[in-house]
Amino acid sequence: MNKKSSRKPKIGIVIGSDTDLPIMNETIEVLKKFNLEYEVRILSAHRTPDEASEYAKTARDRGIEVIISGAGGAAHLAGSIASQTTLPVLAVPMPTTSLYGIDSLYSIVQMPAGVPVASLAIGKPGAKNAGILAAQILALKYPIIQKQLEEMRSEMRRNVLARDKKLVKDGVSSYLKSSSSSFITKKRRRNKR
Ligand code: AIR
Repeated sequence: MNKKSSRKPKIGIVIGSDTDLPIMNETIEVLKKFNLEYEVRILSAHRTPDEASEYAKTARDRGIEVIISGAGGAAHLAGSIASQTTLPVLAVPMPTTSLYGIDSLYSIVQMPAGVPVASLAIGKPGAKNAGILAAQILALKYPIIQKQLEEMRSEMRRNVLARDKKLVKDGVSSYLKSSSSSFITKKRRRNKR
């Protein structure tokens, strides 16, 4: 839980292992930006099935409104949570070394009709988007979040347009020279899974 605040968490982040935490920290960073309360638990569909099930069954009564799950490999966590609650469940497939996260994605995305899980992209972009999507869901109920979402979109637009302006002005070679050690490299590194 966000220790700085005593407000009840609205978002429950459940990860299959602490090894998922570096990726899922992207979600946490987004939620912090939106000032949204969250709790984080390590619960595995396979290693701690009873506790994962208990978490899902009690989440709504504890005030949780959206659940975000991150798991890898045979990633059944999101599906097993979704089977025990009607809260929206968002899932982030973790990158894996042997199958590059395709295993996680396939384990998450092919839910049977009737028990939906909203799967995001594999790895960091998915983790970040899980935070944004959770904010978008909560914005339906809390208008202040909608304002923050609009600001975030405007900022994104401004950033891209500034880069476009510079590219048009400088041309490709000099743009690459001036940018190679700064934001392009940083951005590529950030998006690396
Ligand atoms: N996992 C844990 N219980 C069931 C599954 N599928 C996943 C974790 C993690 C991966 O297995 O979510 O992505 C490897 O976990 P570990 O603890 O061996 O590093």
